[in-house]
Amino acid sequence: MTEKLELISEALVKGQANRVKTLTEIAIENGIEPMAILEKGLLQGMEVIGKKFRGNSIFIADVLIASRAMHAGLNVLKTHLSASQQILRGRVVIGTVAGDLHDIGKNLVVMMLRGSGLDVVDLGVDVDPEEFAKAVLEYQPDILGMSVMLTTNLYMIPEIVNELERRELRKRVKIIVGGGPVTKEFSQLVKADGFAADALAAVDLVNSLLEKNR
Ligand code: B1M
Repeated sequence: MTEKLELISEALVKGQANRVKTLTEIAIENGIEPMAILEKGLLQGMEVIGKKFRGNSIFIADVLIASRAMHAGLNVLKTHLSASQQILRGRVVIGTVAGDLHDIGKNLVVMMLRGSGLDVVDLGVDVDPEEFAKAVLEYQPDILGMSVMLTTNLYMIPEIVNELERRELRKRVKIIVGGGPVTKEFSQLVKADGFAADALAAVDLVNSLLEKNR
């Protein structure tokens, strides 16, 4: 079993989406538990990618290629994991704040979070405080993420936090923020639970917040 999972992990690190898909199918056919394939095969590979990226030995394009391979494996697993198993690692709702149409960075964050096995609801761009609040009610996420690229729209973050407080939803979620003009100091000022400078840091942040929640 370990050998088969190692092969999946290696193929993922090499960004071989088709091979990851085939190896995942074979592992399922061989009766290996879907959660074991996820944790010891796919996520193991993404961890290697994360380390390499932080060590500057690969580029963001390589991370995206590995993410695509991760998705190929996840797509096979989806039908075999129960609904509760699918959100076992946690659910994140994320959007770009009202008035802001930038989504390249946010999409990268979404891709990486999904790539690390999290259930992500992407609200898109230009999301107003009411929509964020409604999404918290509807999807019951563990984490709410807000992305902002325009300095002129930073004020939307405290507005969203206020809206959540007004509806008594603030304590239900951990809030994370990111995007060009966002800093750690700003995140503390608006009483967010965390700030991430890039997509990989967002994955680490979400994982550590989920860990604390357990
Ligand atoms: Co815009 N734009 N833009 N733009 N644009 C910037 C942001 C700007 C810095 C350019 C500049 O002047 N130097 C500037 C903002 C200045 C400011 O307020 N500080 C600016 C402006 C002014 C504008 C317009 C007002 C221009 C105009 O029309 N006069 C206009 C606004 C439109 C609107 O939103 N209402 C506008 C429009 C656009 C385009 C539509 C043309 C296009 C957006 C396309 C799209 O996103 N679909 C665009 C682009 C592409 C940019 C730049 C060039 C690139 C942004 C980008 O995608 N970066 C940008 C200049 C720049 O940043 N160098 C600029 C790549 C991306 C991977 O990085 O987005 O930083 P980034 O995301 C990172 C991290 O920030 C972090 O992780 C990501 C991945 O590593 N991160 C998170 C992001 N969200 C996160 C959330 C998290 C955690 C981490 O947790 C929830």
